[in-house]
Amino acid sequence: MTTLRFPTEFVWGVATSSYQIEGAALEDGRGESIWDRFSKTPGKVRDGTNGDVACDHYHRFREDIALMKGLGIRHYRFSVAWPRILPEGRGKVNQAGLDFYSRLVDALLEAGIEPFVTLYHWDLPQVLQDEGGWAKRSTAEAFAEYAGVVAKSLGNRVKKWITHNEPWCASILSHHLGIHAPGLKDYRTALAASHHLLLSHGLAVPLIRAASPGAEVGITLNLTPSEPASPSAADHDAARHFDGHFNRWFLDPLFGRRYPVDIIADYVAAGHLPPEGLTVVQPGDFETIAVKCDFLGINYYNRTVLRSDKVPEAQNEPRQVFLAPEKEWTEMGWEVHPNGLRDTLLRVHLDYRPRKIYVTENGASYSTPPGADGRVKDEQRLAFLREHFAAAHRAMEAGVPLAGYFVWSLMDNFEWDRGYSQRFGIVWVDYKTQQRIPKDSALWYRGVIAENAVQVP
Ligand code: PNW
Repeated sequence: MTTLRFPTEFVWGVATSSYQIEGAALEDGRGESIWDRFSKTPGKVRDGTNGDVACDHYHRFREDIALMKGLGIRHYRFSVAWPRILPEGRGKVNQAGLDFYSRLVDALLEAGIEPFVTLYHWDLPQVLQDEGGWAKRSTAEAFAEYAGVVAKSLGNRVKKWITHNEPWCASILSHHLGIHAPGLKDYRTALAASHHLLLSHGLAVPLIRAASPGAEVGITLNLTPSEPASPSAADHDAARHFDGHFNRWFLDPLFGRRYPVDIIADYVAAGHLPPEGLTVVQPGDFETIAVKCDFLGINYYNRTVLRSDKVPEAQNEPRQVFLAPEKEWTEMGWEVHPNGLRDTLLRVHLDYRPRKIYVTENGASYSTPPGADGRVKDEQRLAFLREHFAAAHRAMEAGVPLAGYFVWSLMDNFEWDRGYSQRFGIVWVDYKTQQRIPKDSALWYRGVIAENAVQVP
């Protein structure tokens, strides 16, 4: 056994998002979101479910906070549902929505848990989608308004802010691949959406800072190491393209560069962009997007191995090119590859030099049910987390300024297009009774937090 010690101030947390856990979709003046519309459209969610009830966290948040407290968790990343705050997307503020998050934040602080608030985890007000959604510049302006309203309400108590969760998912997965809401399949729309998401981040950061003095503000990207399946030049080119489209497309503008020219050229050649390129970019946009942030959030789940004959974006499923049959796979069909976390952290540190990094999500889907004794022996998840914590530790030894790590997720929840079939929680949720059972991984995580160290074999 080796003991890997973490720095004294290291942040250990858990993460969730509004649509995935809250339920109460029609209560207290909440407006419709694109995920309400999408999940209720037949054929979009595999098991035909939606987030109307989910984990009923809206009514059970005090119990969930007590659960976290019992597990020794002192940092919690959650998201605010835009349609609870501005049911019409902009304009009239729904005070009942602000009050809910205000009570949540007070209860967290009371329990000694620091809130990390994500402003956009994909539940866009449907009325804004009806106007064109993220493909329209006006949605970026509406987001800035929304961010200002939330920051004014919570900014005296919330000191950690994340503007967006995974803009790749909010643009490409949802507007080109059609897998997430709003379920469109148009590359130009997806690329316009990606630009407006980034722009909205840049517009929101100064407003958050103004309303929340001394706060740390950042953005979360989902990143993946992109590796060629063979040494062939063609496979290398596929890996270059995937890396550019998935990672660099978002990292480059956030860190003061333009969109990667090789990817613009690929898109023009494929007919995804006109010869003039990304025409939605206006003068000053890159300066707005590159606003200095206090940290970068990284969500890491797996690596991507590319073959030239199967570039993922040309398929409906984005990631079915993995050729590592000897490896373990989670129930999402994602390869278990802990060293990819170290690789990703190191690459971002060396290529972009963010001041600070948080792993804002990492976790695994295994559906291990409770046994006759009521215990959930999720050994695979426990091993997954242990190996990924060790990989993060290796990255820190190599100089990465990693400040914290949030496990996805606190509890089983609505896993988007997969419905309730995938369970990422370290806490089991019985969706009939809403009973919560901390899994073995949660009990183990309590020990990691208490010791601020991970024991590895
Ligand atoms: C992330 N992909 O989603 C989200 O931030 C969470 O809300 C989600 O529950 C978690 O990861 C697990 O899926 C992703 O297809 C969904 O590449 C899909 C992809 C990536 C991230």
